[in-house]
Amino acid sequence: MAVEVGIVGLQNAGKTTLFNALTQVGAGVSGKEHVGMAPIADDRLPQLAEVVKAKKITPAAIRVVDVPGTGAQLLGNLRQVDALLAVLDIWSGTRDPAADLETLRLELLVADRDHVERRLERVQKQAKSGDAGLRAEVAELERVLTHLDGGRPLSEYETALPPELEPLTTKPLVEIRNGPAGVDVKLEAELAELPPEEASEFREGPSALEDVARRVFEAAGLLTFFTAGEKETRAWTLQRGRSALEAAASIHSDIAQGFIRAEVIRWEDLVAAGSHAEAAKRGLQRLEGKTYVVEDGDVLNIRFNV
Ligand SMILES: Nc1nc2c(ncn2[C@@H]2O[C@H](COP(=O)(O)OP(=O)(O)OP(=O)(O)O)[C@@H](O)[C@H]2O)c(=O)[nH]1
Ligand SMILES: [Mg+2]
Repeated sequence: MAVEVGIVGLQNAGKTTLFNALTQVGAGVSGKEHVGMAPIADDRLPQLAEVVKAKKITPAAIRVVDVPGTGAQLLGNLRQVDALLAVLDIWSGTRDPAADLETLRLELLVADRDHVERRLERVQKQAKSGDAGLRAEVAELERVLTHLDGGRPLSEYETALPPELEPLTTKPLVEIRNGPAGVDVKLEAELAELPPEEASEFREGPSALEDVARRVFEAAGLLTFFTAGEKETRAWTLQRGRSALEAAASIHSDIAQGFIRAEVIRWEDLVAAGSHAEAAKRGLQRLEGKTYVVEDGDVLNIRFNV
């Protein structure tokens, strides 16, 4: 499953413009939900590709969901995402971004309240059968509801939440101040339509979107690992703390199914050695099992049975 982020913001904040800048999809500016893949720029990838003389280079990509406006129903479409991007208008000069952020947080809270209330109603009905587990869940959901009524996000809930809930207010939230003084989303959306070399001539430094991606990685606890093959050299996104087996599953379920071992080498070691063979000769390559915890910058070669 690809890592997923959802874009939230008040009306006209620039959500769809940010979606277009990230995904280069060129979505129509208003109306419906948009879903697309955003490639993640990474300097390490071309260096690895050069070492193995890769015929194809594929950057990591995260799935981006843009919902129009707010409201509990629309925000409900974001329950599966790993992080939220909150777009705040600082470009028009007519908004107070701090107040808008508060409004947005409240919208998320209200959406969670709706979500919990609906679940509570359902479980209350089922609990009439007298099942002790269901009655305990009713009591727990009532506590969750009281917590939300106190105006506090579920990230501040003291004990474990019922596992069936998919709250929004526990998700990491990355603020994007949209405007020339912050992230110039409109400019980036326009530049996204140009070839990369032309686009970089318009900018002072790196794309502001690289910083957005970095903050998403930070907030959502993500890392990048690589596969470096001659046919294809590729970057992948994974949650921190995940195992080699889970990394394999994110590539393909067959690879996870037939997992034997993972050959692991640090990306900088592979680049310094100049080839897989030389890296192996220098003893820079390790063999790891299913439970090995993948680190940012690992190059994995997963051995598997079909
Ligand atoms: N000048 C300027 N205009 C912007 C900027 N960001 C967005 N806009 C304009 O604001 C309008 C709304 O932008 P959208 O990206 O559609 O906003 P949205 O948040 O998706 O709006 P809804 O989906 O309707 O809630 C468009 O006309 C954009 O061109 C900006 O940084 N500068
Ligand atoms: Mg929009």
